[in-house]
Amino acid sequence: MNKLLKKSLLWPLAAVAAIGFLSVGCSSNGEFGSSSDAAEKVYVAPGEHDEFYGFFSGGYNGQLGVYGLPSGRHIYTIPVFSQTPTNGYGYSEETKSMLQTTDGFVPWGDAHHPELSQTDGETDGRWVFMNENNTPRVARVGLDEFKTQEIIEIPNSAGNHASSFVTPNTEYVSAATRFSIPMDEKNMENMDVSIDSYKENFKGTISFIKVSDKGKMNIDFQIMMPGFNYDLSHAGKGPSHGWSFFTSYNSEEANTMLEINASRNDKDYIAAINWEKAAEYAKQGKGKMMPGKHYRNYIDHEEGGVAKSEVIEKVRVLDPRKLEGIVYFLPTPKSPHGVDVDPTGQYIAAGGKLSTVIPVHSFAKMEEAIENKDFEGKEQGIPVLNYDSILHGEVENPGLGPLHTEFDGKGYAYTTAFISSEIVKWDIETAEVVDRIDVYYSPGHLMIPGGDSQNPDGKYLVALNKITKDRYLPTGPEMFHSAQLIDISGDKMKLLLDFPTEGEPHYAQAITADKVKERQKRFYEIDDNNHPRATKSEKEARVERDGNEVHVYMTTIRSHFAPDNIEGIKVGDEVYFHVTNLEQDWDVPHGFAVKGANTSELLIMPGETLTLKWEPKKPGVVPFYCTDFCSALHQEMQGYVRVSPENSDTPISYGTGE
Ligand SMILES: [Cu+2]
Repeated sequence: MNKLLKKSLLWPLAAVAAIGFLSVGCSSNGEFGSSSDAAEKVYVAPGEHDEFYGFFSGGYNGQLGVYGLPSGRHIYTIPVFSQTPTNGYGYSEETKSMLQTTDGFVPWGDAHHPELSQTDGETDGRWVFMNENNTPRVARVGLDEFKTQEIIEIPNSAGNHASSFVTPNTEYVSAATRFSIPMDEKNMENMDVSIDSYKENFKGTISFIKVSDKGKMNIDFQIMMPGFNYDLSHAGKGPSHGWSFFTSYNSEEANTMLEINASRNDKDYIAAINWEKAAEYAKQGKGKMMPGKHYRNYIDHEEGGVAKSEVIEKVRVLDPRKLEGIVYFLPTPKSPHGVDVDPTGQYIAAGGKLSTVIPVHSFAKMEEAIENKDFEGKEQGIPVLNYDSILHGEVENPGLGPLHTEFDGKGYAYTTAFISSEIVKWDIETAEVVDRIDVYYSPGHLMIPGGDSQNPDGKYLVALNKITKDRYLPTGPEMFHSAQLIDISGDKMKLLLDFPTEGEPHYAQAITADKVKERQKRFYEIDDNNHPRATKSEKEARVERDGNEVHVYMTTIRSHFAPDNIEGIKVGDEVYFHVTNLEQDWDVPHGFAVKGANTSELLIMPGETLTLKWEPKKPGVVPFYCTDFCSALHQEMQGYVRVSPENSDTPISYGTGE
């Protein structure tokens, strides 16, 4: 790596964090004998499938990218928190309710951590959950249809960063607030108070969302926490099943210039939450039902896949100062970012971004310290365990700016070092570094398929790099972020592949393709289409006026619309095109677009009905057409709508010229 570039990446954080970082020794470059050896490892022949599905959050594009591994091929993008014109998600009448919140319609989101559902501590391929950081929400994406099926808003939270992490049987998805806000403990109101009253008024919350067998999410309880910033989380497993661990920084409770003011304490905390005990308290009716208005939006498969919204007014809030044994603080150096639990569930590793070591806590020692009340003291009423009593070991020389760790299931852990741009492999038992490899550049998260579960597939590792600089053809000031695939099957890590990623992937997860691909829906049965405005045959196609609302019941099949000539629409009308795709074959969607529509096009899957709302502004004859190249006569797939002036008496008429 270019030395100058490396220095320039190191400079900003090092300058601020005036602490003595250890210098990193000579890194092994882990190169293959030749690049063709690496090419062979990632080559997936035309027509062959990749071994893994990779799900990469899109960061500020609010979407979920689907990549094949090891090829790095971008296969698909699932819209989650953002309106997406590719398929009309968030624009169509059927999907726009998915983006409703107590702040109104929010058509954008900052997606961070995709998390596969688990059964018995293993990824099961049912769902991917993903958090929205900005307007706190958690989404559930169904891997039968690769669609967002539910989004729940997180009330009494600001900056839903430590989210959406699952427990080993997907009992819960957890969500902790990154930013604390002033919260009136009587009514959970975000108070209009001076920001300077931070220490006095600001609080955080950690929410536990219960997931039903069918995937339905509801907030079972929230835990009121001191006003720190909660950053990441992972659930315990095996012996630590029933616990979840959350990093916090800003235990200084600073409200300005956090880069300095929140970097003063030598240690912040990992909050260890006994969610099993908290759930028991919640079940007993302990804590209080408090205001916590939030939306739950879901695709109603019983009714044509139309998204519905419900508003929930209250949530149960547990106070750990009163309910003993649900929260303990584990002192952890220094401003920790990631927290990761190894596959055996015995060890808890933290990525202290300003720390010179990776602290590894022992769950057994933690339990013993709790048993013996081996506390350093209390922090705002919550017991703080003794650091030396709970420590398994400290990994020395872990690289500069350690952030996140995943595991290969063979006794090793892999940690990203953001500042020194490397992945460091260490032995979990001995806490000794055994290998390191440069990445290009500045990795945030890293991912091993199943790497946060009880059964990792320790074949590949993906580094999610924040800075690309000279790695690809330049594209002006903005460049795509980048992932790097590393072979971890042997003793030495070997770099195999760079591939660009869209948006700003924060985290990714991957799963053996076999767990997902056999269950794919290929099209929707037209006979099962229970959309209230479905048109199941061309004979039923029609146009109906109801005041100034006009409903067009339209069908598509290669290669025409029915009806394709429509008259009697007037300026000032609200026109709803309910388009049903009559095709019954895989991979034959049709599109629909009409000039001047300020929503987007629609992309309608076979057997599905979607609705585009259009408000024509000018008289004239306006074309509409299919946007998806569906057949050799796709260009012929078109129609016309005649728009008359507001006061005209042109009657409604429609047809296909028969
Ligand atoms: Cu078409």
